Amino acid sequence: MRSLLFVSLLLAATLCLTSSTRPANVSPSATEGVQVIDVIAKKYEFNPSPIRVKQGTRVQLKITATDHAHGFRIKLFPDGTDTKGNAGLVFSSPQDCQKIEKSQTATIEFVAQTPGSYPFRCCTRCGWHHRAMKGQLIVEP
Ligand SMILES: [Cu+2]
Repeated sequence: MRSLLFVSLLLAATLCLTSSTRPANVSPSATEGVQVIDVIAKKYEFNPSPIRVKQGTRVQLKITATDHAHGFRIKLFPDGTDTKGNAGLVFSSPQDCQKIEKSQTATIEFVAQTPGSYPFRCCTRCGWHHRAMKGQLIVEP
């Protein structure tokens, strides 16, 4: 009888754990406040990098290309995880390469839902070391 109780407790605990590890279905509009971060894109770097934000923050990156047209593309899943299931960064519109013309500012907005490290890079060919133009967003728990 005792062992049966134990087994059912264990089962209940397991069920509890399983449901709590499932990502919460938070819609971007449910998050309050926007953290605006100014980013400079120039040959061949993004500044600041890494960019650190807290989990759950709605983030606006205002990226200015100072010397040349650049681009911005960020990985939606943190490094070291597979790319199935819900993305760790939640965009309200589909995200691909955001081109930023010279002297222009582009705004990228998303909710930093899952802690981890998200690499981003320039996706508009801007010169010889274009491929080395990278940065990192770190979402802290
Ligand atoms: Cu580039």
